[in-house]
Amino acid sequence: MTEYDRETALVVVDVQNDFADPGGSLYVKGGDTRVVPAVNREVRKAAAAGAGVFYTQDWHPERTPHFAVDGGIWPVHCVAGTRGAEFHTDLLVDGPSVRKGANGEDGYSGFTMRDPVSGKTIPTPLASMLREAGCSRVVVVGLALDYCVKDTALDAAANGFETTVLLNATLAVDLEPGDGEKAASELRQAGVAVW
Ligand code: VGL
Ligand code: ZN
Repeated sequence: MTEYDRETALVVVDVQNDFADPGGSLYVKGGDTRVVPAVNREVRKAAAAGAGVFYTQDWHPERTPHFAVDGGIWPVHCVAGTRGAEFHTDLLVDGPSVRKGANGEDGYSGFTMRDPVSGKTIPTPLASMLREAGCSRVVVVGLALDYCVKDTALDAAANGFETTVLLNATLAVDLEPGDGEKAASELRQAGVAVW
């Protein structure tokens, strides 16, 4: 049972159609039936406690080295302005969203992106939004455990937030079987509470 308060925010990662809808191009099985209802419960609990709720959205241009067609590993997904990039229809949206990758930046974290030209890591507004809201602790949920949830939670911890990942409100892509468990142990090693 996670307790939310004004200093403990909920961060909902990438609960978008391409990951959470069975018709999505990178559908994570159970994204709609398991993750969306579990995330919605957390959104309600957080809102009831007066905690901030923040969202991220993967927000890619049509062409990016993130996609297999341009040298990356992923099918085309979450292209800015398309249905696949919209929040899942059943998701409770009750807070601001940070859209990452709009200029072709690569990376998975809600806190940082890699500039495609300079290769430099650049911050998104998420850390300052959380700090401005007075948050020192974050609870991270959403999709997918082995990519964007993991990197967002690792960056949250690296930014000094006391960080928790709720396994019942996330699922892994599992390109390789066991990737989800590997992500959970990496997170624990980094001091993130995972349960
Ligand atoms: C994600 C793969 C590619 C994620 C984003 O949201 O976890 N995974 N882009
Ligand atoms: Zn992506």
